[in-house]
Amino acid sequence: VTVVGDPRDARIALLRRGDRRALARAITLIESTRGADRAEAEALLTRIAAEGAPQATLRIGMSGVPGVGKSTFVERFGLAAIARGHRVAVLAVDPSSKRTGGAILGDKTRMAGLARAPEAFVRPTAAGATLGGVARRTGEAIELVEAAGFDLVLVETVGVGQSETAVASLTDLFILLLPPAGGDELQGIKKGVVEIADILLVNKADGDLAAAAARAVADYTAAINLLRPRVAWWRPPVLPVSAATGAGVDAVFEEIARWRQTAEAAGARLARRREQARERLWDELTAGLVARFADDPANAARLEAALAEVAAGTASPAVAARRLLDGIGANLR
Ligand SMILES: Nc1nc2c(ncn2[C@@H]2O[C@H](COP(=O)(O)OP(=O)(O)O)[C@@H](O)[C@H]2O)c(=O)[nH]1
Ligand SMILES: [Mg+2]
Repeated sequence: VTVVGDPRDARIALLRRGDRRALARAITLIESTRGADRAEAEALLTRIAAEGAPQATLRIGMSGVPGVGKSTFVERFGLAAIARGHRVAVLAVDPSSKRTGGAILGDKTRMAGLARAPEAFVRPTAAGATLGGVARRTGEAIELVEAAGFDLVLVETVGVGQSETAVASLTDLFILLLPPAGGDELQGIKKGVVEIADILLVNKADGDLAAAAARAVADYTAAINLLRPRVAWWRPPVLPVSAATGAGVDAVFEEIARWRQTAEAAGARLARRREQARERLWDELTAGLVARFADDPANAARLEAALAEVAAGTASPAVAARRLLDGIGANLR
């Protein structure tokens, strides 16, 4: 007996089984900006959400300046995680508009082991998207890889602009990779990024750089103790690590396990996810309302007039904005 069903059912079944091609196609779909694709993507996300999101997964955000060793670390850490029985998804977020093919190629060669491993899924995001777009795609990509059975999700971002904050708001735990230098160079690390880190790793703690790395660990530990902790129940540890040799990687797993135990005991991991989901809805709603307002030609003329008035100083911005809002009503669909 042949049952001709909805082809979507077959695709979702493949995705659920962890089929990497089905997963890659699903992510391409959510990344598409075509209207028809978007409708299809939302149907897929709705089906997956209805079946219940896997909650035992761990989402780790990771950042650090270019050259600090993120790709090398992800390869080392990811393979070690697979050896510990995890299925690992790596999502690379790069909101900068011109990422060269060379950089992606370099990442691919540094993550060759992971790229080959059947227990891993590696996906760089397309360049050139807005930060809001990156956040949506990455949030949805996390939903998809988890539905496909990947229980450890690494979201890597380069240390530019606001992308770390966006990644931190999509993940359970945020790891910051630091170079083995202290003193003046320590001043150059953005304070805001240090503040959102749950674990700090000083990479390249090997060979000639081992002594400098040890000093940097002491410097960062002192600096961290002066900051207000992100949460009351966790003081971010600073550890030396070598992505090149693998030294210190076991200790990273121990700290992650300790973080997880502490977070679960405080009820904080799932609470953070709930809060993040609510924030994402507000962000989408805010952006969607503004886009619908601006897309409506009836509003465009009124908006232009109001912008000219406030620029000329003949109207107050808040008053002009309220008048525009009063006029929208039924056309904001
Ligand atoms: N000595 C040493 N070099 C490293 C280590 N990790 C990465 N590197 C080197 O640092 C450079 C940049 O590494 P990469 O992983 O591409 O950094 P990313 O730009 O942060 O992704 C490469 O030449 C790596 O071989 C490490 O633990 N020790
Ligand atoms: Mg890299």
